[in-house]
Amino acid sequence: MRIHNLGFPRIGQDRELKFALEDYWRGELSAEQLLTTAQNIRRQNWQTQFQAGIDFIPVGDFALYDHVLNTSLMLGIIPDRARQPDLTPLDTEFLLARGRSQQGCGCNASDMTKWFNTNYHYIVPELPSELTLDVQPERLITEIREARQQGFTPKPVLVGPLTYLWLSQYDDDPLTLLPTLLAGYQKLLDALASEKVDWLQIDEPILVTELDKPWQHAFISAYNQLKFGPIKPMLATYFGDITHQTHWLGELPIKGIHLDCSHDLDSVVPVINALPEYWSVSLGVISGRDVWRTDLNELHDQLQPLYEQLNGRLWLAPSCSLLHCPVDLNKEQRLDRELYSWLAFAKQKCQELALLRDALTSGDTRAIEHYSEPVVNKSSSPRITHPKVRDRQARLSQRERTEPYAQRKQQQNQRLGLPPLPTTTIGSFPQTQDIRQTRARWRKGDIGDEQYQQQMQAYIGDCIKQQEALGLDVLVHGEPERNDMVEYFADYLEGVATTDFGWVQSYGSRCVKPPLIYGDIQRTKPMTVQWLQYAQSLTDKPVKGMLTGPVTILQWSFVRDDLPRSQVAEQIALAVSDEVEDLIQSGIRIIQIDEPALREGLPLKRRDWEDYLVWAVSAFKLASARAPAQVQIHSHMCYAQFEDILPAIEALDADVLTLETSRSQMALLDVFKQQAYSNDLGPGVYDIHSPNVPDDNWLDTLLTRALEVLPPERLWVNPDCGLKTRNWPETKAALGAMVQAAKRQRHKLVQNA
Ligand code: THG
Ligand code: ZN
Repeated sequence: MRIHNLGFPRIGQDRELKFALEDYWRGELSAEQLLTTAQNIRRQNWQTQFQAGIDFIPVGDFALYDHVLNTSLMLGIIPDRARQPDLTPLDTEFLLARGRSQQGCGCNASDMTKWFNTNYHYIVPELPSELTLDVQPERLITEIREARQQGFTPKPVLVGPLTYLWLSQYDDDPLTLLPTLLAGYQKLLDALASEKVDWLQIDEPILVTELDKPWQHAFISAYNQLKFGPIKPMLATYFGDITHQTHWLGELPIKGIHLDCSHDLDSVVPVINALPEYWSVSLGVISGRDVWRTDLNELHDQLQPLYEQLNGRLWLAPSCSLLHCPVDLNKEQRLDRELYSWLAFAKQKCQELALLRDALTSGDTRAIEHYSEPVVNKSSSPRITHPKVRDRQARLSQRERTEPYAQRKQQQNQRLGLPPLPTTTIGSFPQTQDIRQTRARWRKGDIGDEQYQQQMQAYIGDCIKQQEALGLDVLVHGEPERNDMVEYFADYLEGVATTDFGWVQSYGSRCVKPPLIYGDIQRTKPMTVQWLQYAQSLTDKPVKGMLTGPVTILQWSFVRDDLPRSQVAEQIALAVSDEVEDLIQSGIRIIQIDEPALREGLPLKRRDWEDYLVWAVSAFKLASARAPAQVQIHSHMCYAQFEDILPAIEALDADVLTLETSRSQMALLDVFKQQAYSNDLGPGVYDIHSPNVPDDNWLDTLLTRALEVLPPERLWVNPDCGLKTRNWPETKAALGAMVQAAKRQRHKLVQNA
């Protein structure tokens, strides 16, 4: 039996890659230094996996920015606009990933989007209609040699050709490009064969989705066309089961297949039995997407018959690349011992594999029994199940607001007295260096509560003053107290822990520290009330309370695996609803409950969509259920193709919905027009991701068009997302232009009346 890994986090134990990249981009580090840092991280990663006892070490899973972008570069798929003279390959890579502003001969970055249903974002390949390839296998070959020189047995990793095509942007049917693409993959295979590569991992996670017939046929013909020579291809599938593909998979000329068994080992038995008997079978039994210690003892017993059946054909692995978990649990010193004993990060997951292998091959289960003890004890820990929370869930009666939108709208109009085309922002204002420092010093204990509060209040006071001066109608407090819109709330919730070093790559050099939801969730004390109350005390205009919605908190955390996600979402919703209640009691008249992650929670298989959307929408409605008619509930969503889930968005029944629309405001409006969306809508009127101040003409055209779709009393005017990444001068200029544009429209309305 073999154990192998599909991929390891590449940010480094101490986020070395992040810091090296950002130094390089600022011109403070040479290319050579950056590449040395990268090399050291690879060496460290391989060593960690080797020391844990992994037989085949993945190579080619590393990327400076993104592994899909690496694949594009390796195939020579580079859009014309990025083919500029005097650019090194390294700078072309970063130009595509990050773009360059107008001033320095502009170049748009490629789009970035989510890697399946994970929180990792990849750079979307852009395929031209005249696709010509220029295969450059050198980087991969160098890494293979590097690994061998250091004494490791490399198993190179490639994104498979079908998955690559499926992830790409192309105006026509991408399958028409398959023959050209395959010629490029063949060159890669030839280069790998000359390098005497033994096993090759080819990632084809799209097999988990419901592929239609043309794609199934393309799979069979593509893989039969490729000549692998002495290379043994191991086809890796992950992020779900592939039971629905087994009737045709056997036709692939591969030597092994990897199956994601993180949710259910029983269902892979019929899959294995349906596949050719000479294939090696890699079972992804350790979840690569969470942080929980595995009950190896239980797993061992389930695996035993498969071990006997498959014998030498059996490999064990994490379910997917460990890219999605933090690197090393050993660094967490603040967590209490009990919680610590329930966890395993990437390094520990490799060690789990070795323990499991040893128990299966030796028959000696003492080590795994000992290892699994904390997991067994976990289920009876009082920190996992709170009768009070369960009881509250069981007795829930009010799951949504009672009055319909029309009635609420009338009461809100009376109470708020807002003009037509009311102006507002999404929530955050620029996070200055000063504010970040104050937060950090307070967390470390360098400054006391009083001083912290004073400085936060000073920021809030300034924010309110600026917004009043700009003439905005609905104000926000600016969120100086928040590091991240999920982590902030996690710190106030029982059943949820945060880590000090549990960083996971989100995209490029950007990382997040997802909270750990381990037990039943309860709010222990008000989370935002003091800041909102203070802000509201400074102005007569309504200040909007800012909360993160239950689906987003769930989606951006590591979630316990002993309770359905729907139940966890319901518990978070109740905690948020407690905050809603307290905000209302303290006099807040408008509350925004953000759900940017609603769309990204969609399951990979369409047949599971409905079920998800039903519980996700109920969670949002539950969070807002206690708001009486005269309290206005807003929601905000970003980074999404909303078209897929419009009925669900409508079902949220928020009084006001603000949307990120940076790419195509017009297209979005048309969609809402067709759907006859009935509540208030704030289609973002300018893109906050760029420092540019929106042009008056642009704003006028946009608002005029929007007024063709929505009546003035239902149209809100706002930027398309939060402003925390912008600076103050840009922010003031852009918001000023936006408010003036709204005023021009109001003026026109009066004239036309
Ligand atoms: N919060 C959380 N998850 C998210 C987002 C978020 N997932 C999706 C999307 N937003 C990802 N986008 C980003 C944008 C910026 C950063 C991370 C993810 C970022 N991170 C800082 C960094 O890497 O330096 C660290 C921030 C910190 O110090 O806490 O800038 O908004 N949970
Ligand atoms: Zn947003």
